[in-house]
Amino acid sequence: MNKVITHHKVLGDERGQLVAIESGIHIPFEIKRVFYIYGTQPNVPRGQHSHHKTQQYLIAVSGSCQVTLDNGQEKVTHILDQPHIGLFQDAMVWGSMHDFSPDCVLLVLANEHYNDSDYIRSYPEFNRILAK
Ligand code: T46
Repeated sequence: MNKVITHHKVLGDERGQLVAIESGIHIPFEIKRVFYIYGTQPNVPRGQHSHHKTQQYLIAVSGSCQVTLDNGQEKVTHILDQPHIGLFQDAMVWGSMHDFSPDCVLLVLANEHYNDSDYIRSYPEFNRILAK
């Protein structure tokens, strides 16, 4: 899998910290949608699907979680435990978000508006599309 984790520069001073993420500079797409998940239940994973076209960029802006990305050839689990760490999830990569800390706020930037038909929720179907 290509490099998917970025450690962003922390622009801090005596007042506190700031991280800036810009389309086309730090992430490889124009941002069309922002959503975040929080208040996750213990041992309950999120995601567990892929997208035909949607690309995502995930940041645990509070707390921590783990994200397993699977491109059909390789499955890698990443730990997001700092607000300056970003994870790129390309289209046609199966993503599972799990092991959330109770205070986790997982911010997601996406290149597409929400469209349910862009989701691939069946793993066998995901593999069938990859094999085409
Ligand atoms: C992902 C993880 C981290 C919308 O109406 N608009 C949206 O932009 C999204 C993402 C969801 N929804 C609706 C659809 C469902 O009725 O919100 C409800 C929950 O969505 P979903 O079951 O897809 O939630 P997760 O946490 O399993 O997955 C979401 C994203 O779908 C997914 O791409 O990476 O958060």
